[in-house]
Amino acid sequence: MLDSEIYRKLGLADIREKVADGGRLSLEDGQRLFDCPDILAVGSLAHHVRTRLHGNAAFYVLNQHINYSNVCVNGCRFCAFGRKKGDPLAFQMSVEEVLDKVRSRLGEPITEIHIVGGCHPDLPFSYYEEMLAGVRALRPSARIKAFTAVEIAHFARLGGLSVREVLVRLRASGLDMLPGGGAEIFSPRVRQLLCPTKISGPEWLELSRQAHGLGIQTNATMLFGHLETTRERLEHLVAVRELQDETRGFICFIPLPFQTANTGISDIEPTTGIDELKTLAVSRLMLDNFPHVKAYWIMLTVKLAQVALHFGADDFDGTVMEERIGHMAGAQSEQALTRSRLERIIVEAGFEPVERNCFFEPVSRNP
Ligand code: V47
Repeated sequence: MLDSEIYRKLGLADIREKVADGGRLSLEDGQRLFDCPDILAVGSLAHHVRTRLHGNAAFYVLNQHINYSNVCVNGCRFCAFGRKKGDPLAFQMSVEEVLDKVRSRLGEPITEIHIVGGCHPDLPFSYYEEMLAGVRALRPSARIKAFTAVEIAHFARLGGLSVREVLVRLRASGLDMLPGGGAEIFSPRVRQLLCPTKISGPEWLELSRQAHGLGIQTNATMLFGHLETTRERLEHLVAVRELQDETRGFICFIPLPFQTANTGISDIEPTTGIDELKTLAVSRLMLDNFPHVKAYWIMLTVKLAQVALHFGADDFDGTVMEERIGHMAGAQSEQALTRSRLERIIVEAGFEPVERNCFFEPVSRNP
């Protein structure tokens, strides 16, 4: 399947061999893959790994995103979603309004509720506990994936609590896992330029380590296509790989191509399709200990996400229903997909759609 002659001509014979043998790629190997002009050669290696792990399955989830507030103290330059308190476009939902969002979709067989917001300056910790408990009571069978490591660190600081206490109390209220947001790019150089007040890369990793230590699984993201170099992307990948070696607590990796509109760096060139596919493929290849890589169609567009299933991704995310973070930054994708459209997209790409919950456990439904 992986024609050795092609890789020999590209000078990647050793990498092909490592991938075929299930070996680990070094950061320098990753750099050679980024530098390789043959996108299909890189993609085939990633597809080989993805197929070894998941066969022909491509996962999706019936989920609902809820953003409880966009008020945020951080003011990251890449973010078009966050607003300072008092800004005319700032919003914050009451617990009842969040629950109304859940109630409005109770007729749909949603299995995952994904809740995130900004780092709000003064909402009390009880607000988050009540929100989770309310969602859990309304939808006891759905899993709640809520609050990035950045929000958790913020709740702890604001409430004078330890991270451990925050996590334990949120879990008692209904939290099942943490989404992967807030990782951005770990490079201190880029973080200083884009999000100097946000927790650092090592702090994001330490918080994930603590969650994993409590048995709370998490995802990991990487925001790419802004001011970072490909080497900084690879350093980010190696950092999450090292933590995964230690904890095994990550479920899914999500490379997020930067959407430029309405951000503090809207003048930079948007990512290209090739860069997005290559980054997905290199992520799959570097992260040999991550079970899943997501093609997040909201940021990639549905069309490129479909192609991405051939470049290392095995998950398509889900129905979503209403999305703000990407769309406020100009994402060209739709707001929601139905189950039948998700399945059609996956089948047309040549894969078998498998409905999952947030832990990637298959969901079986009565026909
Ligand atoms: O952390 C912010 C990113 C993330 C922009 O865990 C931007 O299953 C692109 O983490 N262009 C939130 N990206 C989204 C996220 C996520 C999404 C879907 C599934 C999961 C999961 C996690 O969005 C933020 C930030 O890195 N982001 N601004 C932007 N202009």
